[in-house]
Amino acid sequence: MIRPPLSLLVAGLAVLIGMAGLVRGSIPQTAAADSASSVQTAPIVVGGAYVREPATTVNAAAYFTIFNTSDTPDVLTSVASGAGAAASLHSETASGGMKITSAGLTIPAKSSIALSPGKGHVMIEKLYGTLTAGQTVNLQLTFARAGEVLVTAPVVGLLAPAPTATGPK
Ligand SMILES: [Cu+2]
Repeated sequence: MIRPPLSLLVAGLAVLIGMAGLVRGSIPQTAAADSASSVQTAPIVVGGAYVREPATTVNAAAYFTIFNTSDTPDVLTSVASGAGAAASLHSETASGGMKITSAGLTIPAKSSIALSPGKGHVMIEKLYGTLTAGQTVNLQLTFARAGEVLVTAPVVGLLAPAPTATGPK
C-alpha cells in the first residue's frame, strides 16, 4: 500500500478533529467525547505533550503527563499516531521505568503519571516522513474507562527544553 505523506495525514486528522469541535488553542487537551455537553472536568487530562525531534527517520519518542481526575483508576490501553505506521508504550529502564503490563499503563485515581525521559515514552515507529521542530504530531490515546483522548504534540528540537505539563484546573 502506498503511504500518504505525513502532511496529508496531519491535515486529515485536523479536519476530523475540527469537525468534531475539538480544536483547542492550548494544551491540555481533554477527553473529547463528552466535553461539549459537560462542564465537568474530563476524567483524563493530558498535558505537556511533545515529541523529541528524532535523529533518524525511523522512530520518534513522545512524552506527556496523564492526569486522572476521577475517583477510579484508568488504564492507557493503546496508543496511535498520525506520524508513523505503529506506536507503542515503552518503559525506559528496568528499575526506574514505568510499570507497563500487557493490559497497559495504569493511572491511579486522583493522580498523574509522567512519561518522561528515563521513565517512559510512546515510541512512534515506521515514521511516514521526517519530523522537524515546529511540526505537530497527533496522538490518539485509548483508555479503558475514559475512551479515546486526542493529543496534539509539538515536535521539539533536539536541545530545546521540554514543555511544562499543566494539570487540570
Ligand atoms: Cu521506545
